[in-house]
Amino acid sequence: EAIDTGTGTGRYSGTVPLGTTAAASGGYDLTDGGRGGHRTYDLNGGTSGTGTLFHDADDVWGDGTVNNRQTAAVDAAYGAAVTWDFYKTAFHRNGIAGDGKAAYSRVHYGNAYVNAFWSDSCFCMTYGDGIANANPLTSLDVAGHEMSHGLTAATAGLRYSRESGGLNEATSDIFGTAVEFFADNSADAGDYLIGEKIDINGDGTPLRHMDRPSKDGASADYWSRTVGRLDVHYSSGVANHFFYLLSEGSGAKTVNGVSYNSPTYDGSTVTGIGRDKAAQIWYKALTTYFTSSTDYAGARAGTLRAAADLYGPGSAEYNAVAAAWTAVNVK
Ligand code: ASN
Ligand code: ZN
Ligand code: CA
Repeated sequence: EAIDTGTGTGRYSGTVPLGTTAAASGGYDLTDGGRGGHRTYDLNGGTSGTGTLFHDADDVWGDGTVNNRQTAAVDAAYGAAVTWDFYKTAFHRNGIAGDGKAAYSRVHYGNAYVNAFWSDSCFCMTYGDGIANANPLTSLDVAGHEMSHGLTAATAGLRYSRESGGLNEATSDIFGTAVEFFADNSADAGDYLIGEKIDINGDGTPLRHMDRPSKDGASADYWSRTVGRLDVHYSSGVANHFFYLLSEGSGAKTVNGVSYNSPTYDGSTVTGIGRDKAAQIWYKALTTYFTSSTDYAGARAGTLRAAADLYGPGSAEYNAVAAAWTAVNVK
């Protein structure tokens, strides 16, 4: 068995290189030997086990249509690969758990299943095929989101309820977004929207908006004493909004052709420090200062300590972290 590089055409990522493995018995397995041996499996409508490892005769995978069952596998494998590369490049982290061990991915879960999820028990990501099995939940930001749940579980362990649950969800949106920008893929350019490719609402709108989370009709833009009562995918809005403001600043802005307009709680103006520094601060806080019970006040304290470690107390970056939290009413 030898490490190889195939070519795949996904539904969302266009034509991309894929890490594959030449099988002893001929053909190729969708096993990424260069990235811990990440495998992509076909559940073929099942909801348990691993189904069948994707295998192909000529190392050319998928065709961009959902008629070809390899297409969703291309996106899932590519998403796992880019996420692996992002953690290595940005944070010198060797895999989600930091031990060089790969997760694995399963696609075609159930029938018209409109979700994707990380499971700590299998150390794996699972993807449904979406509404009418027409839009698999395998876009890059969703893959990065799900795999980042594995990072959170392996580090801070943020409990998946109340405010810590919102921070857990936001961590996945933040790094899913960072992965999408890192990929620099012209078929799926980076943005501050989550799930803009998968048409999960059936009307073309994204699942979540980081510049103004309430645009989804349910997420919180600002902290309040009752924010922890919301579903964790809505209380995450406060930290998603913080991350957007810290990266890009308040007010109107266009990035990669997408226009944003980010408000602040008190009408203050926030000047961004750029997404890369914002991601460094979040990662350091998550892996050093956050615990299973960290709440929004604790996230403010932890990211300030992280910014002081990385850029110095009283640095522009430190002051921007304080200003961005204040702008989402975390004081
Ligand atoms: N896709 C969802 C998520 O990763 C699944 C869930 O509700 N846990 O957050
Ligand atoms: Zn999630
Ligand atoms: Ca996105």
